[in-house]
This record gives sequence, C-alpha cells and structure tokens, in this order.
Amino acid sequence: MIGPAVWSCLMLNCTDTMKTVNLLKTVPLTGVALLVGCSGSPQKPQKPNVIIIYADDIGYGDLSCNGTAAVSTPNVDSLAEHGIRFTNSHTTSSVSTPSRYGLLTGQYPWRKAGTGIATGDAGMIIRPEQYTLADMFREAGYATGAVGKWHLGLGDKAGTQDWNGTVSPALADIGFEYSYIMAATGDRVPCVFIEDGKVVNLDPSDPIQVSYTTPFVGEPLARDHPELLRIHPSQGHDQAIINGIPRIGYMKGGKSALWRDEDIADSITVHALDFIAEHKDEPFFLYLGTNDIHVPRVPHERFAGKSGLGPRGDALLSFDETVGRVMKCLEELGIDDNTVVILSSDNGPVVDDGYQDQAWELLGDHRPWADFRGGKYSAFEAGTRVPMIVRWGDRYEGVVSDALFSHIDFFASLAALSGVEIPEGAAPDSRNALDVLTGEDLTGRDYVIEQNVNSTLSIMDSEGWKYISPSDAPAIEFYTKMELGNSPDEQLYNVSSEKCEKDNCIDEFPEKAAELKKMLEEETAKGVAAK
Ligand code: NG6
Ligand code: CA
Repeated sequence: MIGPAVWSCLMLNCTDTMKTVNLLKTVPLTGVALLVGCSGSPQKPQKPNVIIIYADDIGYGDLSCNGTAAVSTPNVDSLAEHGIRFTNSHTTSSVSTPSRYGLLTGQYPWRKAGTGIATGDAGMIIRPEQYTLADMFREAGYATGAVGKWHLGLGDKAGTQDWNGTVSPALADIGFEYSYIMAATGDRVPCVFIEDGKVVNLDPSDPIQVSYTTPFVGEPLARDHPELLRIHPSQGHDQAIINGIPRIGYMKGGKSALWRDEDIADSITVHALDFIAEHKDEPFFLYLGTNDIHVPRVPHERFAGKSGLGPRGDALLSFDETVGRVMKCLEELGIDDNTVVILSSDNGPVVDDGYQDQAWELLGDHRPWADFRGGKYSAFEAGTRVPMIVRWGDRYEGVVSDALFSHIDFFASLAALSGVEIPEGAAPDSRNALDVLTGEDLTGRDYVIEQNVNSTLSIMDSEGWKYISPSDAPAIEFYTKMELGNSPDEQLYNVSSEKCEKDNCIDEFPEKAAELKKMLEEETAKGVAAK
C-alpha cells in the first residue's frame, strides 16, 4: 500500500518521482501542495479525476467479488482486484432519492423535508442556493458532469416543468456544467433523456405532457389494457404505457424522444465516455448514475438470457459491461492512473420490485443481500450496506477494507482530495474520511446513521451494534416480501454476531441500546425535518 505522500506525488506531473516523494513528505496534502512541482516551482496541477459510478438497487451480494453471487461480474471484480473493496460501506437511506441527496449535499436526508422517493415531475429537491458536491468540484477547478439516473427533481415546483423548452432550475444551477439524465427512474414518466435541461430528440410538433395526477384523454392506461403490455406489473405500475411497459405517472406526446428501454444503458455509457474524452486534459468529476438494475429490467438484447437468472441477472451483466467500458476508456486515454473510480449503489437489493420479471423464480442460489437481513426499503442491514470499491490506477492490489464508512462522507473526503475548504454551513453532516477511501485508515467511522423507506432512523457502531428507533410503519411490505425493520418497540441487534440481526436483544443489552440511542439523539437534536 502507498502512503498519502506518494499519492500526492502521483497526482503531480513529475519526472523525478523520488524527489517528489521527499518533497511532499514535508508538504501537507492540500490544494496548495498540488500547485508545487518537483522542482518546487509552480506548475500545472494534476488533480485526480473523480468518477462515482452509482448503481441502482445493486445489493452487496450481487457482485461476484463479494462472494455470494451466482452471476459473474468480471469488470467489477477487476476493479476490486486492483483497488480497495469495502465490506462495511453504508448509504444514508435504503431508497434512491434520499441516498442521492445525502451523497450530493453532505446533509442527512432526514434533516430536510421532501427527500423521499421522488415522482418524475418533482421540483428540484436540491435548491440552487445549496452548496453541492458538484459546486465543490467546480471550486477546485474541475469540469463537472452528471450522466444517467437523477431522481432528485427538476424545475421549480412539482408539475410545473417546461418539458418542451428548457427545464429550469436544473443541474447547471447546482454545479453540474453538463448533464444527460433520466428525470427519475426507468419506471416513472417522462421516459426521455434530458441534456442540459432540454429533452433530447423532441419534435416540437409533438409536445410532451406529463402528469402525476390526471390521465390524458385518449392515452390507454396499463390498468385497463393489459393486452398492450409486454411486461406486466406485479404491483402498481399501472398508468402510462410506454414501449409496451407499464409505468408510474401519465404521459402524452414526445414520441420521437422516448427512450428504448433496451438502449438506456448504452445511451448512458456513451454519454459518460464522451464526457470523459472531452475533459481528458483537465480534471473532471463525473457522477454516473446507472439505470441498471432498477425495474423495469429490460437490458439490451445482447444480455437477454445470458445470466440464467432472468432480467435481473441480465441487468447485472449490463452494469458490469458499463464498468468495463469506463475503465477501458480511461486506459485508452491514458488517464486511468490519475482517475479515482468509486463504485457503489444507492440502496440494497430487491427481487420483485413491481414487475412480473421472474426474478424470484430464477433467483436460484444467488443471494443479492449476501448474509444480511432485509434489503431495499428496509432498516435492516441489507437496506443500506452496499457494495463499494475504490480504484485509483494501480495504487492498490486487492485491498479489502472493513472500515465503517458512510456515503455522507464522500463530500468532505473528496473536498480534502481536491484541496477545497468547504464553506461554513455547507455539507454539515459530512466528515473527511479520505484516509478510509485511500486505505490508510482501516477502521473508519465510530457510527453510521441510516433511514428506511418510512424514515425510521437507525444507528450502527463500529462493532456492529445497531439500534433501530421505534416506528408504527408496517413491519413487512408484502409485494416485495421485504422486512422493513419497523417495530413499535425499540430494537437492538449485533450485525457482526452469528445471529446477525436475527433477534432483538435489547433486553439483554439495555446499556448498549441506551448508548446508541443517546448518540442518535445528539444528532437528531441538530435538526430533523417534520414528517
Ligand atoms: C416504489 C416502486 C418501485 C420503485 C421504487 C423506487 C411501486 C409498486 N414500487 O414505489 O418499483 O420505483 O418506488 O425505487 O410503484 S428507487 O430505487 O428509485 O428508490
Ligand atoms: Ca435505488
């Protein structure tokens, strides 16, 4: 493993590596240090590029490098072989919108109202005045781009977007100079890509209309016309029909702009690669949100039937290919050594998420949640413990880190990496854990705080003790067969023990529960959004 001074060195365009190591041993890793060259004279900074590949709904056990997958993800595995594979990394939430909010703002989503799963016509949840991760990278002199799944709202207020003109405010107003995004999810209208605030391939003579309240006259609905569907819902998803697939929300028009579901991953990947190539000569930050493996799972024909696990497994192969293409592109451009690639997921796995796609029937031995209880939506461990890999050129060889890490800390950690001082009040919950991301610190945080789909809060410490706050929300969601982890009683588990979250042991360890509860209360005392 390489120490911080050498990483700093490798960020510089140096001819004499050893000299630089010696120099940098006495210079702290800051933006100033980055401006000092081998000879001590100022030179062009070579700050590392940063790519966050944020998967959708990929569980800890879905990737073959984590040991419980019945599908092979060789490109991801290669990332792990040449990087650091984290075993104890946590999102702030077990669903998408709040997790992404926490990642991009450094504020816990439960502190801000309206951060639950967003509709496709939600107003922009992160407001222009808020300092974001992208703003931070801009300040550090990076080109910034967001490509793929967004799911954090667009425009000023729900339902007021001008889908036929320029949607505003949009990502450019929160630090992303370039964006090519899906407004929400694959199963929510509008089913179009939006590039820099404008719907791609829109024919003005066929304007788009979107509503989450009122169906459009003349547009057949999935609930009334099952004969028009090529995939059927198992739950919900009974409104607009786009490409023979039932969706959430109503939509009319925009035919020329509609995505073809089989091409979503390619469209996202190609735009990501274009962004990388365009900015190869300057530092860049790319937030790459894949649509894989969210429902509806309709991967490209070249993956159909290839995993043996049905569309869910095939979508994992598609995700893996995206990872491979990104890495190949970096190598071909000769910038792989100066690019930090972070791979993770927005929440844990779900098998049936509302479409009859045979995910349970074909699951076989595959265990998306690995050895953890629960999954997407849940307060139990698999809801938020997600796969994570960091690769930075060839600085690491198959390091495995059990450090406790929260995605809330990406913000301050990457600010430290890029030498930016976060303004007072911004990213209030984010701590600098750069040493964890670079493998220097194998211990990590003292605790992580998480929320489930019902905003039930839990806290877990570095020994695996987990306290879940009481909640009157349902214990189980029937259609996903998911244990949500809610209980009217306080719960205490130890996820590191063999029993692994099996029995509520609060009566056995009341002091531990009280200690964790107090830690959680200290955090919530700083502010919780009204429900
Ligand atoms: C749920 C949807 C599910 C998925 C989820 C959001 C139904 C029945 N279920 O309400 O399919 O879209 O929302 O997933 O509509 S997330 O990963 O983007 O948070
Ligand atoms: Ca998700």
